[in-house]
Amino acid sequence: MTQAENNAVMYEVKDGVAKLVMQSAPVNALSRALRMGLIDGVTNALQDDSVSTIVITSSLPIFSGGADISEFSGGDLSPMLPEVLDKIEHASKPVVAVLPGPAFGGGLELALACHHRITFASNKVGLPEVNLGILPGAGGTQRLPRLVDAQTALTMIVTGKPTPVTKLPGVFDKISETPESLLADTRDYLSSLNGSNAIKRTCDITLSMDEKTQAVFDAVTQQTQKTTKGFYAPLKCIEAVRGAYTLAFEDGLKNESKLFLACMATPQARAQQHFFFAERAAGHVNDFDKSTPERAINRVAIIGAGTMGGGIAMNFANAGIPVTLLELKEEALEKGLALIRKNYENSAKKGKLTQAQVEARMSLLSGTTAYEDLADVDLVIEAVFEKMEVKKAVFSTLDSVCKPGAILASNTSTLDIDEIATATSRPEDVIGLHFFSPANVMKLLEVVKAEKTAPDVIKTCMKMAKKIRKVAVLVGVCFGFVGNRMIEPYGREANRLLLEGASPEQVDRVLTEFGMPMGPFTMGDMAGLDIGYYVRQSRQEHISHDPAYGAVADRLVEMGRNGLKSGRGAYQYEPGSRVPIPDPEVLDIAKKEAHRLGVKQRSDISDEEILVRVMFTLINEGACILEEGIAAKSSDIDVIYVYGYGFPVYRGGPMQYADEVGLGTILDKLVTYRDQLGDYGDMWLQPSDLLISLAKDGGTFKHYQK
Ligand code: T1G
Repeated sequence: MTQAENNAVMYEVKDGVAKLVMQSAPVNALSRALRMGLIDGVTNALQDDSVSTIVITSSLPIFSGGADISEFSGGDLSPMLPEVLDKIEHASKPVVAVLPGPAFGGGLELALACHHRITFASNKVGLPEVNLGILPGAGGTQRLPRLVDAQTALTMIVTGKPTPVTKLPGVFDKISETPESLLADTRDYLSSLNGSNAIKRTCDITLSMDEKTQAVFDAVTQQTQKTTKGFYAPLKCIEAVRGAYTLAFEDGLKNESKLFLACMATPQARAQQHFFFAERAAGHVNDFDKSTPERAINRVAIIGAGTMGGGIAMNFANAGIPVTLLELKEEALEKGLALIRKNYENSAKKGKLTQAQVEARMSLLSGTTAYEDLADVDLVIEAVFEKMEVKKAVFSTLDSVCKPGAILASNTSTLDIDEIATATSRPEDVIGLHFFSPANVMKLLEVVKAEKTAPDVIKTCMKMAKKIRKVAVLVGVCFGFVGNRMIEPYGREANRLLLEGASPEQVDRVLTEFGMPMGPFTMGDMAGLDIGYYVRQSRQEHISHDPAYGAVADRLVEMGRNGLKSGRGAYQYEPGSRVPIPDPEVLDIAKKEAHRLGVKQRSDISDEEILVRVMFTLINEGACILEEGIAAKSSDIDVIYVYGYGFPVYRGGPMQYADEVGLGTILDKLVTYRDQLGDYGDMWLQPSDLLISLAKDGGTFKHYQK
């Protein structure tokens, strides 16, 4: 491909400077075309006697987002990025990287291979490869430590977090005060280059593993072992960086490459790279297109200033959108606003907010006890008591008060949005916005489209979610939508296993070893066992055929053991402590209930049985949800579970995990325990039609389209 044909990199020579301008929207992902453009450009510049200096920069507001992740699945990848960077670093003319925006991953590695680096003060750079289950594979673990201290290099590479360039003076030769002054400063810098200082190679810097550096490695290793339990790549990152201090540069590169390939070959890397695209694909929906208008959201109201309502309100205030909270009682309103202020003040105490930011956010919050004050809001989100009658009354009032075109949303976690919409004369303006608690912290937002919800309302809510820094997933109406519908079998089987003789701590251990942040019983105690109790009471028509359904949990609630908030639930808790302590009394209750209900207890319940019955039934429900079209694609379910329920991202989400295990295996194990469990298995462990058909054809959830 000639330079002229390669439109990923524009090449021009002027006044002795050869400029290679990367222009591959949206992020200059270092695709094969772009790598060829760079190598061709550098080759041309080195052969051109009129060229004294080479500049590599970007015409986009980003230098480069790194290697093209979509290429990881294979194909002809020559020239590989390390080869391109080696040519740059050993060029016989000075190569200067000018960063007009962030540089991540291979993008920063590209800059590190240049001889000089220039950017502006508010810019950020990073090596986020660890978030993809891998590590910097184009010299980042060898060049960065040669330019910054060990702690900084290790922190950047092991956490993957972006770092302000002002914290990396050793990396940049010139940091302009503003983006606007970058051009002039670059011109001055280029004219300052002369024979003696023109070529400085990072690879020529030598390091050694002295005592102080060893102590840093020991501390970072210890910290990483604690904070990245279950992850494979973080510790490999440390091993690769260690090579910068113990090996010659070329050997350090070889060591990095070996560790990179080891990481790339893991299911964790496949899972985290799947998740990178899954999170972005959630925003690609067929319910609207570029021509669908968006409604302006300039003023928002929240009905209910409780924990959820207050948390939801904070999201909008954080995004600079004025928000009014409505409570019918002055006292409840004051309490709600005070709780919001307390949350902000706590953030200020932790240094996450300045006092000025707290006041700015609080100034965007107002309260009222009168619905009439909501006449001109653009979006109302109801967050009142989870009872259909209560919600319909609220929506009927909103229908009469709010202006035409106002979007009326419910934060319900399970109830039927279609039914709520019947309480209004404008069902096309009604939608579900299911926030997860704590609403100002959790990134997930289930956007629930009802039968009559208008496309522009869906589009407005999906776009608004991004503005309030939420990851929105569009779902359909059914009990519990996607997340809570799938958590039902997860909890049901955990409770049934308790009845059959397993202990809460055994079940929880199996799920935490799987990678869940906590097991179902610890989660239930945290949320409050009474929540599940009321849901079961409201769902009798669906569970009354199984008299043992949730039996032990019901007894616990009837005994006032609601979980953490009452000091006892499935576990017991010391006053003021959240540490679950096994409680033999719970096993006695289970034994009595099993006897009363004629359920035979067993002492041989295996960890495998627990995982299959708790996690594979959750996956099976996900298959039903896909089959019914409640979720448009399996990756949406993965996004919901990672962001809403703490499913380990190194497994990619429940549906990615199932694809990785193999749907045939999932089906076989489900059927095995269904058959072992007799009537109970027939009742609750029937595999979905979709799981059966995909397993038969060797298919995957990932490639299933309804
Ligand atoms: N490769 C391929 N596609 C990418 C991409 C990448 N590196 N980065 C972004 N995209 C796509 C993304 O899927 C989306 O597509 C569109 O660009 C806009 O992205 C050798 C091996 C750069 C901070 O991990 O963090 O280098 O959905 O919505 O919010 O050591 O993208 O529009 O079809 O996220 O402005 C390391 C990943 C790679 C950075 C921009 N680099 N990207 O955020 O836009 S591995 C990363 C990001 C590597 C080397 C190793 C963000 C961003 P679509 P976006 P944004």
